[in-house]
Amino acid sequence: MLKEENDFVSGAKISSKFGITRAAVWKKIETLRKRGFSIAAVPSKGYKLIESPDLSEEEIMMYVKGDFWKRIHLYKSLDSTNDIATSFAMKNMTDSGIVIIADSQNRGRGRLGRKWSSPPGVNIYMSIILKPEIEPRDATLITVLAAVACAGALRKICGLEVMLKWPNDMMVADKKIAGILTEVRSEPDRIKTAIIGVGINVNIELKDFPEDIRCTATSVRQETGEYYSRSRIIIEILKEFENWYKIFIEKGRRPILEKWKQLSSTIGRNVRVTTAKEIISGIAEDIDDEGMLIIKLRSGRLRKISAGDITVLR
Ligand code: BTX
Repeated sequence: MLKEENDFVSGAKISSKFGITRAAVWKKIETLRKRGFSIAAVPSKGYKLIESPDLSEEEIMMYVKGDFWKRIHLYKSLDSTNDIATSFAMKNMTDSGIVIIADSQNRGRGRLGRKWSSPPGVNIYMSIILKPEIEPRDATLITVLAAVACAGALRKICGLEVMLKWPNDMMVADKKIAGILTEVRSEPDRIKTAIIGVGINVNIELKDFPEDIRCTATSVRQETGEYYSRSRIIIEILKEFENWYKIFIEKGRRPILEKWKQLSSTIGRNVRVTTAKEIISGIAEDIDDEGMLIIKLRSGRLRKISAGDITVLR
């Protein structure tokens, strides 16, 4: 209400709108202040929102709440948002459409146990819990869908030329700005839960990255020179995600795969793929209907890859 009015709102007006006492209004204002909202209180005028924190579960919920997104949980610090999301899902405590966000992670993870640098106050670390009505063979599509949603949001809000590098990286000018770690628990014929972990470098400056990734990583701030509200970016990602998920359910996988290909920096390039078992070189021809990468080897033979690291060769 304070956000909508953008001016002083009397305690009486707030208490009558929400059907709570003036004392309860005061308590809620105090809670918001503790969560980083700056709110002025003037006896004859009421309350006015001066400034919102750049990461706030209340603000995100206000814009996305509906049938799809049920709850947002924001933590100051976690080992990994994917771990908490997994333990929520394992205990069956939760529905589809729950989002876990942390201001920092002590043990942020990438694929294959790699580290994801997760300092406080600057970036997005979030995990989406989904209970999708899809088959296990479509698991890679969830990552593809999340990548399309994140890239779309960053393009729209920050005007960045974000490209997708198979399977899970978001790149700007060939540097990594974001990554996705999807972890799935399946039954034989359906996915039970999917945890989609998203890490995005937002307001971090280049000098604050660990030295070993300073040449390969970038951030929204680094690319645009501007400071962005993390809530605003998350809101747009969740809206895009919901939108693409509904398209997937209604129209199948084609539209997402087409969008992914449009945004791909991998297709058509000469690449080296490092998998758990081997290293393969060739041209990245396409992705198939399940999101697997198709490589055309020098012999002309085609190979499908379900997981691996891509190096684009020049
Ligand atoms: P990945 O395995 O593709 O990438 C990890 C590699 O990326 C690291 O080995 C390092 O070289 C580089 N790297 C590490 N941190 C960063 C960073 N902040 N920016 C750019 N490059 C970096 C990518 O895995 C998937 C990352 C998902 C992270 C999210 S955060 C929320 C959720 N919780 C969690 O623990 N992980 C996910």
